[in-house]
Amino acid sequence: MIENVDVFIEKIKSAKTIAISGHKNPDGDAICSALALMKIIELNFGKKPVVIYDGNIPRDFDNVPLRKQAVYWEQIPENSKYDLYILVDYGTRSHLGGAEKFVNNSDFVVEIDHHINDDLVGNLCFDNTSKAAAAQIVYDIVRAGNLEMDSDIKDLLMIAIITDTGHFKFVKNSDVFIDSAQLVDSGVNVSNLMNLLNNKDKKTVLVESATVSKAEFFMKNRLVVASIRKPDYKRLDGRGELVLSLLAQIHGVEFVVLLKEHQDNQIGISIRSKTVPINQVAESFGGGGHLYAAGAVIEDTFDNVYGKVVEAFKDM
Ligand SMILES: [Mn+2]
Repeated sequence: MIENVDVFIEKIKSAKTIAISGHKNPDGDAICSALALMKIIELNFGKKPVVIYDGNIPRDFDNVPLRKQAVYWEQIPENSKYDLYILVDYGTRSHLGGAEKFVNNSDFVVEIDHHINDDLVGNLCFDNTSKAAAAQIVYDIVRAGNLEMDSDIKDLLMIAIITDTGHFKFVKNSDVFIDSAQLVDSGVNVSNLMNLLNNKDKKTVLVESATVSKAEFFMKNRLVVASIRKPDYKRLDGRGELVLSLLAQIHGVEFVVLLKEHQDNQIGISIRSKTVPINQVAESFGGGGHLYAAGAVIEDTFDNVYGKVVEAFKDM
């Protein structure tokens, strides 16, 4: 089912210091899988890893178990060195952000991921792009290693699955329901977790809804492009998932693009597709991700990026 879990467990047992990170600007899968791993190692091996993050953890996740134990990378002493570094849901090396120097400084790197990535960072890799959430691979490791879980760990894995599937909209295969069913049978309350996630900042929802109402449609409504310019971007907490999911609900829309002006000449793009894979579009802009949900950060003016993005969909 899953190989080399025994090697991973030996590495955990022999490590004196362990750190864990997901991608920069963590989403639910990145932060909750990291916190779940931290607690799994604490509960089963009696040692306490540090969870290190870069960027901003959205307020949505303020109430998830153990949230306060995640440490911002600038709080970590400059020359810290870890025997074992675990990367979970990290994407590619460029998404490590401030954690990268600690990863480079560590003795052994284990990665657990479900992103498409040609340049693996780990010495030992548990990668599976057929999983809807990296948390499912963490759960596979728990089962393969006969490890214990407590209610915090189960809740964290379930929140990661709920958020990375867009509340079960992006299901790749039946695994995600089997894993969810097992978590529910072992005591997880899904409706409590859904309520716990209803915790967005008012200003974020207002920016997102205004962005939806100003979106522009192309290709007979098959493509919709929404934009968040710099002043509004500062008021946005998270990645604008609400914009992407609302626009995708429209009849006839196949592709949704959200442009975010991080700063002058630096534009983040998020791309979603309901029909054909669009990861190659993100890759053509130097980014990546999943087949139907991908993104990139482009160093160019807002107007240029807007034009290039619309052009990129011309033949699709
Ligand atoms: Mn993920």
